[in-house]
Amino acid sequence: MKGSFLIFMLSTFLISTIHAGDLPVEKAVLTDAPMVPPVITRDHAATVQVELEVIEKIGKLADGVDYTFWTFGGSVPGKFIRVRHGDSVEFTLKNNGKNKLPHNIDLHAVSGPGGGAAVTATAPGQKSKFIFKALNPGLYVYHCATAPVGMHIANGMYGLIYVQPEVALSKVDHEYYVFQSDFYTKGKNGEKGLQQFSQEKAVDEKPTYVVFNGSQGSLVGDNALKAKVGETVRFFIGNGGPNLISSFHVIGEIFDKVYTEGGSKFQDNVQTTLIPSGGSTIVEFKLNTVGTYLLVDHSIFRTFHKGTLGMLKVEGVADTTVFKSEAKPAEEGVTKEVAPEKKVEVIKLEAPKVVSGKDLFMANCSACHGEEGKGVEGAFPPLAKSDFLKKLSSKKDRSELISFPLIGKKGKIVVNNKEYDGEMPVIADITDKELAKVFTYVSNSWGNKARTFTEAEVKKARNATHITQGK
Ligand code: HEC
Ligand SMILES: [Cu+2]
Repeated sequence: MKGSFLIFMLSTFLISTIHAGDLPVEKAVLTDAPMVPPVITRDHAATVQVELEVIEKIGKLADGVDYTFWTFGGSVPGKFIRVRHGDSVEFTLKNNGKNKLPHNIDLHAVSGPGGGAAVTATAPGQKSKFIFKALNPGLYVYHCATAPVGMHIANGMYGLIYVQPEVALSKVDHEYYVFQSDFYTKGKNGEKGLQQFSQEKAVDEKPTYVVFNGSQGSLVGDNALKAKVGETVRFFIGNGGPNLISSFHVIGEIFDKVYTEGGSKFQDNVQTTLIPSGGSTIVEFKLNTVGTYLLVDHSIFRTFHKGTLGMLKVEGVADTTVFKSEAKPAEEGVTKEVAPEKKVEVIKLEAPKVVSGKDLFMANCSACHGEEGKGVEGAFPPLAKSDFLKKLSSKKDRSELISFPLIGKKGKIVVNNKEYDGEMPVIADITDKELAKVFTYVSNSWGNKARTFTEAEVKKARNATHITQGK
C-alpha cells in the first residue's frame, strides 16, 4: 500500500516536472528600470516564457560621456523579470545579429549548470533556449558569464529576476527597480566623448563611475521616482558590481522593512543596507511627509563624485507632526555640491564613432584578444607576437588570415606553443576598409612585423568567401 502510494507520488512528481507543458502558458511581462512588472495574482504555477535579446549599443553614461553598453534588452540594467515560486520558466536568449560578440546568461534564480550559462552560449544572430523551475522565492541578479566575464559584466550585462513568493508581499502603492553598478573608462570621470573600457582600472577596482540604472542622472530631475505623502514604496534593488559593495541609503528616510540580500526574512527599521556585488535587497517604507529624498551609496564619495545619486520626490501635504522647521527648507535637502537637475536622454542607437585601426580593434577584437593583443590563456590566442599570425601574414595570399573575421574560425590551433580550441565568431557589420585598417593596426603593434593590408586585398578575400560586405 505504502509502496504503491510512493510510486504514485513519484510518478505524479515526474510528470509534473517533466510535462511542464501541462501548466497554463503565459508570456512574461518585462520592464525597463525603474519600472517593475505588475504583481502576479494567479494562485497556481504556470509555464512562463521569457525572451531576452542581447543588444550592444552606444549610450549615455554621463553628461557628454558615451559608452558602448552590452545590454539585456536594450538598456542598462537589463529587463526586470517577474515569475512566481514554482513556475516553470522557458527562457530564450537571443543575440542580436548586429552584435559583435557571443553572450550567455547566468540567472542566480536557477538551480542548474552555470545558472543557465552552461547552455546559453549564443553567437550573434542566434538564439538558445532552456527551461528551469523557480524553486526558491526571492530577488535574484542575472548577468552574462561569457569570457572575459568581468568585461561582459562591466559593460552592463546584468539585471534582476524576482521569484514572487506564493503568498505575495503586502500591497504597496509603488514598486520601483533600482540597480547599482560600477563603470571603468580609460578617460577620467567627466571626460567627454565615447569612452573605452579600462581593464586596468577594473582590475584595480577603481571605478570612474558608480551609478544607478546605467547612467549618471538616470533617477534625478524629471526622471526622479515619485510618490505621495501617506503612500508606501517598495524598491527592488540589485547590485551588478562588477566590484563594489553598495551601502544603500535613502537620505531622510528609514526603511520600515529590509528583506536582507533579497531573501525571505525581513529586518525592521534599517538606515543603510549592504548589497553585495551580484546580490540584491528589497526595501519598503512609508512616506510620512513631503520632500525630495535622495537615494545614495553611503560610501559617500561615490555619490558626490562618481554618480550614485537618485531622487524620490514626495508630494502632498506636509505633516508638521512628523517634521517641522522654523526656517524655509533648504532646497529640499539637496546639497549644493550636487547638480542633479540635468535632463537625461534615453539611451539611443547611434552609428559607432570609430575610425582609426586602433578604435576598430578596440571595438571589434579587444574583448577577446585583449587591448594589448595578449589574449587570455586557454581561451583566446594572443595576436601580439603570434607565430600563427606571423606565418599566415607572410604568405603571398593572405586571404586565409583575412577570412577569420569574415567567416569565423574554429578548430584546434597552436599559437606560440600553446593549444587553443575555441571559436571566433563572424565579426558582423565590418567593412573591407575597416578590416584592412584592423589588420594593419594589429601588424604594426606589440612587436609584430609591420605590414600593410589594403581594402582591395580584403575585398578579394571576401569575394572568395562569397559573403557580402556588412554595410
Ligand atoms: C568573441 C571572441 C573573439 C573576437 C571578438 C575576435 N576573436 Fe580572433 N579568435 C578568437 C578565438 C577563440 C580564436 C581561436 C580560434 C580557434 O581555436 O580556432 C581566434 C583566433 C584569431 C586569430 C588566429 C590566432 C592568432 O592568435 O594569431 C587571429 C589572427 C584573430 N583571431 C584575429 C582577430 C581579429 C583581427 C579580430 C577583430 C576583427 C578578432 N580576432 C576578434 C576569438 C575572437
Ligand atoms: Cu556577454
